[in-house]
Amino acid sequence: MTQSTTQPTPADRFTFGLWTVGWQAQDPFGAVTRAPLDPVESVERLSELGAYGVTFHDDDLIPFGSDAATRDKKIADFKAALARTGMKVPMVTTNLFSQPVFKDGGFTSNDRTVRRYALRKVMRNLDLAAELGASTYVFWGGREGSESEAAKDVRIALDRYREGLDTLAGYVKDRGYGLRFALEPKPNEPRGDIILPTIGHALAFINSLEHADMVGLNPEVGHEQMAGLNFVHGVAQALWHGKLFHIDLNGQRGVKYDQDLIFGHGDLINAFFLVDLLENGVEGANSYDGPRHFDYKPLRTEDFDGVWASAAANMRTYLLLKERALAFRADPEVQQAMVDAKIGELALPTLAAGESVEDLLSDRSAFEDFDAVAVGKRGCGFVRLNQLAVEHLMGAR
Ligand SMILES: [Mn+2]
Repeated sequence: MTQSTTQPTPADRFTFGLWTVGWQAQDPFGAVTRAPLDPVESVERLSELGAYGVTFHDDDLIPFGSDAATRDKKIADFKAALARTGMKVPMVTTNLFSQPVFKDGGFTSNDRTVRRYALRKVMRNLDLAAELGASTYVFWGGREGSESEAAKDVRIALDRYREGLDTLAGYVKDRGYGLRFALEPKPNEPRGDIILPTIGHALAFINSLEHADMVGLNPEVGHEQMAGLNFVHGVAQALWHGKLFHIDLNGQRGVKYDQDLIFGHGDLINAFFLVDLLENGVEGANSYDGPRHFDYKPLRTEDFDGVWASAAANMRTYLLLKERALAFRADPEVQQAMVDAKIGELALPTLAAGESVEDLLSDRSAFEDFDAVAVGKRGCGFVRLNQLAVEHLMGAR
């Protein structure tokens, strides 16, 4: 392996949330372990490490409750850092979860005044996102949910969720902003149960929106894995629907609290196949060309050296997996194993071109003369293929 392929550059389009490296590591059981980080320093350090850009919640850049002069100064300083470094802001989002006012949600709070306030908070930040040239606006509804079925009627909450997104999408279209919305599912945490818990729930919901054309997904590795789901399968289906608008990369080890580990520091095999999917997408299928966005938390045990090491680790791990995935695809033994496992045959339509149901019914080889017992005895060859993938991942081939 050469140094150059795993040295990140802006061409790799790696992006980081300001809230990731800037996380002060307060958890439910303990106080902060790190000092606050100025967004300007985050932009500069991430740029030095080879990142393409940063993303933020409104409150990451402009502390909640700031007066107009402070707000203007924070934005001006941030813009100056972007100009100095060439860093981009491809995605922006809203914090509708930290402040006590949002304890029962933003768009789906039972309190109508909170819902109206939430819409205004988002609109204000949509203006800033457009000004900064962002193309994606993420909605993570961490407080949209409940701890008790008695507390909220989910059917009506979904009406309000839809109303909120329809209103905001209409606002974006009216203003002529070049923004698309990306919903980020999560099953639980901080709420006991969150509305739109998985990629599948969110995809179905999007179909009910007035401006469904401009609404897609921002799936996060750990969020699907918290629900015991296969992230690669979920992302593949989002791609199939043309709805993978953005992606949150991180690591998670099984069904437990949201760990937000470094990418690849959780389920490494699934991370390998995720990078393979994003980088070597099946011909003709929808592919992803957006930023590779890291939404992780540097471990609470680390000082700032550890924070920057963790940022670099996300990018290097991604690039190593990309290198391994390319080597896997290029290996003649893998290619033969794929033929043996009929990987390509899945792309053949089950009925021939122009074949009718009547034709299928009259094809004796399809049923009457088909030896289902013999075919049932045939091995599929998936173990060999998977072992080749594992060996490439381990650098053993
Ligand atoms: Mn997470």
